[in-house]
Amino acid sequence: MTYSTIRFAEDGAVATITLNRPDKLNSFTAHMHEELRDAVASVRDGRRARCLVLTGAGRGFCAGQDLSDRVMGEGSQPIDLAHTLSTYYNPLVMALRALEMPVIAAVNGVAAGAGANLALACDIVVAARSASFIQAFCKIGLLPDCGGTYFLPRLVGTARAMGLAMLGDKLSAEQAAEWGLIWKAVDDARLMDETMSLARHFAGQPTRGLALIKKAIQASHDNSLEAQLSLEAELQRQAGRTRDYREGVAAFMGKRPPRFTGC
Ligand code: T3D
Repeated sequence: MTYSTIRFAEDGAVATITLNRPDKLNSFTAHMHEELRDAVASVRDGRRARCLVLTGAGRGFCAGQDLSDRVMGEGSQPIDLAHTLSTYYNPLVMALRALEMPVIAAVNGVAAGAGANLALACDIVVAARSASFIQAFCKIGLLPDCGGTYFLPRLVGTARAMGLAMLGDKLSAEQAAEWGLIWKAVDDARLMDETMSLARHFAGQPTRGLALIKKAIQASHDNSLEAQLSLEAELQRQAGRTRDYREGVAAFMGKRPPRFTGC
């Protein structure tokens, strides 16, 4: 597929998707959703990538839904937003969460509405110091979607989630890092270097083990301790059967660096 609203690149085992509608702060159209879905599926189904980076072109990361697609005339039928969520946004969040490799959001600028929550759906969020996060939904009469009402209280607690969602204020990258909403804020000029060095690190690690970490931590929010302990036992069984576990132990015992293959 040739893409017009995103860019897709693979460098060794690191795949990078760049949202590419910079004039509209990379806001989502149906076409961009379709291209993004295709690119994420090719990362999932391909054999090369062991880490995915998601970023934005230009001065924004993503400003959420393209609102020019939502202008309604007086008396016209309202758009069924549940339909667009279940057709586009929800499958995207689920696909990123289920991807069996680390997904890094490199937030290069403003992340608003579904764009903010797209970043939060990723496993690690690194943001440029000048970037910001805005739960813009309340300003147009909507509630946070794209997983916002799920991720926000879990990441920052109910009080801050409620304030962010109901006020729609701009949260700086530094404040987001201080609150635990994201992994870290870095100098603007260092964003892609730091992200790519993290991505290359992940790409050389035991990918299946990292995928199991992701699965366990995601499940922990909804499990009892007992259920989580059982899940850990089951996932550790799977991890213990990987070649990378064998290699990790052998390398440790042999006092040499491990050579992980992701299998
Ligand atoms: O509809 C459904 O399917 C349900 C799902 C909804 C999910 C959602 O995401 S709802 C929330 C939608 N997003 C927003 O409400 C955010 C709207 N944007 C803004 O509030 C501001 O643009 C920002 C705070 C993000 C950035 O402000 P600023 O001053 O840095 O930039 P700007 O001048 O507002 O934007 C630059 C251009 O991008 C401008 O175009 P122009 O005038 O130069 O031709 C602006 O119109 C355009 N743009 C920014 N965001 C959107 C957008 N165009 C369409 N849709 C946008 N969301």
